[in-house]
Amino acid sequence: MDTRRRVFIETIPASIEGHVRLKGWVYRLRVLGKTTFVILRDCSGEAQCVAATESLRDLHLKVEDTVEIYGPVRAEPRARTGCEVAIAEIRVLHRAGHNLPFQSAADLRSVGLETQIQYRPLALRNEAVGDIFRVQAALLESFREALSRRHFTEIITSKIVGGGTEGGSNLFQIAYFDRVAYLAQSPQFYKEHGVAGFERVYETGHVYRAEPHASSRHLTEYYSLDVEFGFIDGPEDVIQLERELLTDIFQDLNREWAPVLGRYRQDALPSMLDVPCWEFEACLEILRAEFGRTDLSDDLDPEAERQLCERARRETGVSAVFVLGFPVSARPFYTAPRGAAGAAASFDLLFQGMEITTGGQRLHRREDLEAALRGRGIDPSNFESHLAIFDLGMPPHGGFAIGLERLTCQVLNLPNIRQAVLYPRDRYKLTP
Ligand code: AMO
Repeated sequence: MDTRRRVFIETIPASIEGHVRLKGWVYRLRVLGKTTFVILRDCSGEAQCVAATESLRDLHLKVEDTVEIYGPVRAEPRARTGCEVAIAEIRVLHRAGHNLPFQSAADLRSVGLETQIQYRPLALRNEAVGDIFRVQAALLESFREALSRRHFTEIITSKIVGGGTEGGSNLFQIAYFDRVAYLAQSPQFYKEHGVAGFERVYETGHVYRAEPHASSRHLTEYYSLDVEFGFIDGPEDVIQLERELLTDIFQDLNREWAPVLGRYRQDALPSMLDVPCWEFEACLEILRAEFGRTDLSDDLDPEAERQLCERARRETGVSAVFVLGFPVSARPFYTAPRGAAGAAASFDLLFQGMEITTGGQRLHRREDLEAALRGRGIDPSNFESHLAIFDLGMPPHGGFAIGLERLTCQVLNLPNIRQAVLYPRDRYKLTP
């Protein structure tokens, strides 16, 4: 073989009449009598390569082997890309094992999710499975770009912390030399500190929840897209930012990923600009009157989330609704009140039947935060290092957090959150 550099498969059509050197995985192998077709896959696409069956005989080539191919490109209208590579030279770089659990080019809907996760790299070579994570990466990129355009600075904060931010008992404790530490439940405090420094911040990173149940929507480690910004007039400003942000992200996906979205969902991703905002009490009333739900008082359950989205879709054409004004008692201590009747300036966004976001306005005065802590029987001195930041000049502020895996599921209609995580962590799973 000569030393000309390897090219990506996507550039092959530009090399018609020339020669190319390719490297990749044998995705499909079709032996049709005297001719053998090798469908080669690299990170940029798939190429049809052909050789006389006889010339490949000694190679014992099989699917999933990695190979290097060199040869001329010629037009071939029957190939997906309109051209093919005639194999002049081929070399096996690595031979895959003989008893693989599935072939990456197979329809993986018939392969169990556990098996796919066990052999993740093989599953990722599959176009449909790989697309889930390519779309997820695109989502993350759009999230960053949309916020950067709006003067938000990306911050990166510690996931090893001295205590919880969200309340509840779902903290993972870790041994930290001679002390106890915890894995961060959320960057909530740090993003509020970020507001005091930068006014507008966002962070993307893993957070940890010791959720003992194994459900299709909960992970013990998930990727949180956190946003926080200052000088707001109320939670409506926060809701409006999320409407615009998701609309920008969805537009990007519709533009760049239409064929992939088309395989996973019937319609394009909607504009979120007109997603309504309903008061929590009004939602309970709708659920009572329309769905006979008399069992809810201070929170929604998955069934109620589906029911409210169904109602929103009937009214607006989009299966999404912001629910604002959950009871303060059901929300973390940092939540600002909304009116005097025990409601919080705190909302959830329900999208296609599932909560994908919590957000709201926060208390921004130290004395209010201390009173909120005392009201919950917590000694404010336990939070002194956090509270001290509120002496530094803190604007009224708010923000929200989107679970990336849940958003991915809703964008691609995936029924199980584990499909949107490379290596899911739940009550029972620590490997791979
Ligand atoms: P919350 O705890 O509601 O709010 O989390 C925000 C969003 O994160 C996602 N999420 C999860 N995803 C997978 N597995 C889990 N166990 C899990 N728990 C939560 C959901 C949820 O809507 N600090 C606040 C946010 C804020 O007010 O800015 C918070 O963490 O999509």
